[in-house]
Amino acid sequence: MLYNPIKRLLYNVFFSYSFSRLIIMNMKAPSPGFTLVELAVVMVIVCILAISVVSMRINPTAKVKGAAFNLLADLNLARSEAVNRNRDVLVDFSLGHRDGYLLCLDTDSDQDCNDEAPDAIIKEVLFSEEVQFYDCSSAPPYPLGGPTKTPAGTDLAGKKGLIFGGPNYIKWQPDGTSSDNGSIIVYLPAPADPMLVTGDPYAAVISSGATGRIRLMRWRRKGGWSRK
Ligand SMILES: [Ca+2]
Ligand SMILES: [Ca+2]
Repeated sequence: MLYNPIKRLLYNVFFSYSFSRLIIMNMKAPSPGFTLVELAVVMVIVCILAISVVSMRINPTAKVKGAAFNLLADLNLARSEAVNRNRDVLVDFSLGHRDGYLLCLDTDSDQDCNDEAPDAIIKEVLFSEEVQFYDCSSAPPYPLGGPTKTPAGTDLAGKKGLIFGGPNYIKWQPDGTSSDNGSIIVYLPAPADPMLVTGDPYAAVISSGATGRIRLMRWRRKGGWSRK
């Protein structure tokens, strides 16, 4: 799957070029076909786009970053939905079959999003195959090249990417506060060995349940967690 903004860009360039060709061809009849200069310009554009798409695809940190920014946006969405609808909104991380999460109204009040009617589901997100919750469930040893603690200093041993006091959900309340504080960490393991980290892990941190504020932190082998 192509990275969406790049895909959109490719479509835009292709269609705007095709459209302008169409107009030019209709203005000047009969068409002389592509000139050498036109062909060269198209080749250069195609090459630049191909290189940027390939570099996005092979850059593991870019994949994790994409998932982390989407997660941050979705946590903020859940919070604003709770405020706008004036009712609790859950982010349920226990999908089971694949790493991801559901945003829902917990209409049956059982603190999860399964068995909810379709109109109670606000959004479902499944991570792309490679991106996962940072798995320390059998740690130590910790995944090589990744953190051993959250940005707040909590030990990750025994956790699988979700570091909260309670169960695997966050509840946003109509006043914009959160049921819990903690972090959600995503990473990209090496295809053959989940104990090797290939993309810098990112953490979406809810630092205070009382304010519900969410920020994003990035892990680097040298320097640890930082906001940049
Ligand atoms: Ca429920
Ligand atoms: Ca249920």
